[in-house]
Amino acid sequence: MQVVAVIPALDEEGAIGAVVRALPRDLVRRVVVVDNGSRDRTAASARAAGAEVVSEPRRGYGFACMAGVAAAPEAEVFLFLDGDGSDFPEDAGGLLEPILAGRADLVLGSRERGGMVEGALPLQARLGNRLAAWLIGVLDGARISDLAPFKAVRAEPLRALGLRECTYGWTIELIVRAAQAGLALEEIPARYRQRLAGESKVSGTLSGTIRASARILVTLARLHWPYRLRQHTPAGRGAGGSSTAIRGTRRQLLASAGMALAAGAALSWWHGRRRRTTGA
Ligand SMILES: Nc1nc2c(ncn2[C@@H]2O[C@H](COP(=O)(O)OP(=O)(O)OP(=O)(O)O)[C@@H](O)[C@H]2O)c(=O)[nH]1
Ligand SMILES: [Mg+2]
Repeated sequence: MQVVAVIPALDEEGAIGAVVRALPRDLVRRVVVVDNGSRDRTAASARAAGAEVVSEPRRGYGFACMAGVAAAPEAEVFLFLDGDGSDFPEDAGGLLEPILAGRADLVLGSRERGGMVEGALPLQARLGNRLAAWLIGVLDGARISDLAPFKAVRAEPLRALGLRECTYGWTIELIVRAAQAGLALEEIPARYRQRLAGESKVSGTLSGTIRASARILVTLARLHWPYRLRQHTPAGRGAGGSSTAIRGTRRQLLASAGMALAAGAALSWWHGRRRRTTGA
């Protein structure tokens, strides 16, 4: 099968070369690094390591992933991983195996199940991811434990899903739409470590955490309200018992969203304060 790796990268010149070189090239036919408006030498480092570079000037993880997909029309399987070296590219075989064996359409690498290096993901990010994963389980029946940055998906169903989230909501949209479309989903343990180089842009900063949490929650809400309506009211609006279920689901989602935002903000504040006072 034609496996193409897509690596979204924004200012990752210190890590991208090692990430590209660590991918098992007997399994991965093409490596596409999507340069998402970097101001450093990310593109040159990626090329020097043997990757093709596609430019996507519109900032956002989702834009970058979709540009990588568009650049490889021949792909049969896509492998997504981060450009900062937090994932272990040499573990790609484990993620691809369920797809190559014909068992799965989407394989997610769970950092919660794989064991993270301590401090690789701040507590607030772990809690937020777990909460989102739990909500996806409640609402869509997908039993997952993490929002995986390291993932593999068959190209044909991926293209058919027509994803449109531009930023960090993209992974959520992928999982939810895949579950709603009845794709075969498998979660396997994945190792995770601190970024190899460069500045933390999302989980290690207060503004990044709040922006990413908000995006995740807005995406979850957007993906579920119309879906729930379609599922519960086949004859249109107003089926009594069904609309009660919809209101219940909305309340549950809103309450969870509120709690998650509050918890995320409090933990980020605490994390930032601790770093300022201890220099950690
Ligand atoms: N933050 C950010 N990352 C992007 C963007 N476009 C592509 N990326 C890449 O997406 C991947 C995931 O982003 P990261 O910044 O590592 O996100 P994170 O792991 O949650 O947080 P940190 O590693 O703490 O910054 C990395 O390879 C980024 O370089 C973008 O617009 N913003
Ligand atoms: Mg990272």
